[in-house]
Formats: sequence, structure tokens, C-alpha cells
Amino acid sequence: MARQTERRIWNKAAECMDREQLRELQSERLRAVVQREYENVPMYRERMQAKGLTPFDIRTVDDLRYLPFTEKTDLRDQYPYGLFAAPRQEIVRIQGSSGTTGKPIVAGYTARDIENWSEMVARAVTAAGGTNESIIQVTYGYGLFTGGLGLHQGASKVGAQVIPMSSGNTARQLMMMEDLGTNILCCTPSYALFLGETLRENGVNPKERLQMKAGIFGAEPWTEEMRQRIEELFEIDALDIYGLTEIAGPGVAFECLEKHGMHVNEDHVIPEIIDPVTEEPLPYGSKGELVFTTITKEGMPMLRYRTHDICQLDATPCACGRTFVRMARITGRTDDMLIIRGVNVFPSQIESVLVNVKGVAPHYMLVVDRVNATDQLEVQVEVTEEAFSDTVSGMERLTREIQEKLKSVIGLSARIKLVAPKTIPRSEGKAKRIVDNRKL
Ligand code: DLL
Repeated sequence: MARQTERRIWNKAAECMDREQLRELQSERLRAVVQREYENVPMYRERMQAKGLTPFDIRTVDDLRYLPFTEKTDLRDQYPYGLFAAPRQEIVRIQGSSGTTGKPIVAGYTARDIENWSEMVARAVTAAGGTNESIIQVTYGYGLFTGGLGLHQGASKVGAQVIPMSSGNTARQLMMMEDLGTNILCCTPSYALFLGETLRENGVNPKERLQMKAGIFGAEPWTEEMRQRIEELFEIDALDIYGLTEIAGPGVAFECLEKHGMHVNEDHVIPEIIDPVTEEPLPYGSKGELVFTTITKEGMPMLRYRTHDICQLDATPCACGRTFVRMARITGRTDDMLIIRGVNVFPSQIESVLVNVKGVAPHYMLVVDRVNATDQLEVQVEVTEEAFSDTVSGMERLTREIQEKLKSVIGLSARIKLVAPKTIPRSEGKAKRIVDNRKL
């Protein structure tokens, strides 16, 4: 395929900016965001004061290292509005994601935040070949999750015809793809794989019946092998997109056609790689934990947000002409968060449900597998001695109760397996609660 790199850049002035100039811009924006946090968010003011810092101490991006970190638990502790840095009347949107226990974490956006976020996604859509001629099917979930609305806004910004399918209903997704002539599909890579396999099982030859050209896939880790398989199934270019609710949503970084890492939108966020244990910043090329500081956000800016995603940054020039650094695929996490069917799940969320169910003991094991390209979660949980001697219908009732409560907290259906007392292995150190059989 002939590469039309020039036409595949949405905002050349920003995306191909000279790196010295970018550094200046980042420093200027960093000063403004630090000032905003210090004035409006007590948590940040107190943390800076505890380190003996005032906003005047942060002059350039080199001073970033002195700023305090932010953790997901801070969003939980400040839930819902404690980290908002704009007045109520200026917040026009709330999005959310899983917290570490029962409550979600929420992010607030001003109108300008939505505009900037759309800009970031528009760059990703353009890199995938999206234009005002394109038909783009958004199969990420709409709602608090940032995937649906995020891709929708970016695709609308480039003027594409958007089909807001949201997730689920495979037969309908494939029907619309064929009938409406979708060119770009946006969904999780595992769902893309499932859609592609279903398509082939139905005997559809994409070259004859579809108009598909590319896919923008993210929200969960995937591999080069998965990319190849999806590309073969649909005969498209499959590109990665990364993001997280705390920082904006999808579009924090996106892949170009070189398929060699995702360009980080560095005029809106500053990425760092740190050693997760010593918390010291590491040079480009080192593997470590990814940390972001937002530099244009108004609603809920973040200083040095620890993503717990493990990856590397590459600052060498990219053949596409963009100058933004590239982040490698996410290879793991420094915490125990799982991503199941694109949904973030913490074992602590599941535990918070189980401790409130009468008849079960707080001993459990999570077994994750991928069957027919779809993630399956099994929760094995021990019942108490009394519940164990209950009738079959009593056990069924218990299973249903756990299933329903879990669904309402984590938003996913899980298979519940009740097991006899004292059968889940006890560990002497840190409990091993996860068996992940997916081959990533
Ligand atoms: O998953 C935002 C998103 C939506 C990204 C659609 C891409 C496409 P959260 O629900 O807050 O936001 O989850 C963020 O998901 O810290 C990573 O662990 C993981 N993640 C997101 N994108 C990727 C990716 C959205 N491309 C968390 N590869 C992040 C690997 C990803 N992991």
C-alpha cells in the first residue's frame, strides 16, 4: 500500500514540532498547571508544601521530578470532586473507570478539556487514515467508560461519518459493518479478533463484501501476533491506541502506520518512566512504570500520575515525521489490576463484594482465561462450614447472589464456583489470588 504520510497527520504544527520548541511549550504549560493545582486543589497544595515547594520552584520540565506523585487511591480518597481544579459551572462532563474497591473513580472535564481530548483522538483517527470521507464504527462502550465517547468525538472532529454502535451484539456489528460500508473499526483488540473470526466463520470475504481499511484498537494489552491475526482476518492495518480516564481517555498515545510504538501527545501530557520501587525517573529506553503529568487539563489536571503500566519510551525520530516520543506496547503492570473484556478489575473490588456476602469465607481465587477470543472470569470462593451443609438450592441462591453483586460492582458477568471450606491454597507470604491463563 502506498504510504500517504503527509495526509495522515492531523496537526502538523503540533505533531511535528521541533523538540526544543516543544520543551519550551511544555515548560510554560507545566508552570500554569502547577499554579492551578496549588491554588485550587488542597491535596496538591499540602503535598507541595510538605516538600517545601511553591509553584515558583517549578520552572521547566526538568523540575518535574520534584513534584509529588498522584495515585489511583488519591482519586478514591478525594472522590468525587476533591481533585477538581475548575468551578462547578465549568465542568461539562464526567467520565469514570474502575476504582480499587467498590466505588468508581471519576474525572471532570471543562469544555476546553473535551476539545483537547477530541484533538488528541483526531490525531489517532487521522494516523489510521480517517478523513471526512471515512465511515467509522465505534464499538467501544458508551457511558462512563471513555472509549465510546472518546473515539466518537475524535472521529467527529475529522468530519467522519460515525456509527455509535457501542459494545456487544456481534451479528448486528457485522451487519452494520457490511451494510453501511465501515472503513475504520474502533474496539478492543480481543473483540476485534472475535468479530474477525465470526466474520470468517460466516464465510465472508472482506475484500468482496467489506470496505474496511483500518482498526483503532486499545484499552487492554495485546501482542504483535494478535495484530497480525486481526490484520489477516479483516485485511486491514490494525493500530494501537492508549489512554486512561485519569489523564483524558483514549488518545493519550496512538500508533502511526510505521507500527513501531505509540506517539505520546506531548503537547498535552508529559510522560516519564520511573523505577517503580525507588520512584526515580529513568532515561529514555529504560523499562519502568509510566507516569503522566497533564499540561492542558483544567477540570481535573494530574501531576505525575502513576499509571502502573510498564513500558519504555523511545525518543528516536520516526519515519512518519512526527516528533513526539513513542511508547512501546504495555508489557505488564506493577499492581494486580486485570483487564477483562476491556474492563479494569482489581481483586480488591471483588473482595469488597465477597466480604459482604453471608455464607462465604474471604478466601478466593480468580481464574482468567480466553475462550473463543473472549475473556472469561471465574471466581472460586470458599463457603463457610454452615453454608457448605446447605441444600443445593441454598448453594444456587448463594451463587446467584454473588454473581449479581459482582456484576453491579465490576460491571462484568463472572462464573462463580463455590468450593469447600479450606480448599483454596493458603499462602505464607502475599496471597496469590490470580491465575491468568490468557496467552498474551
Ligand atoms: O481504557 C481508555 C481507552 C479506551 C484506551 C479505548 C484505548 C481505547 P481506563 O478504563 O481508565 O481507560 O483504563 C486505562 O487500560 O492504564 C492500561 O492499563 C490499559 N490500556 C489502555 N489502553 C491500552 C493499550 C481506557 N493500548 C488502563 N494497551 C491503562 C495496553 C492499555 N493497555
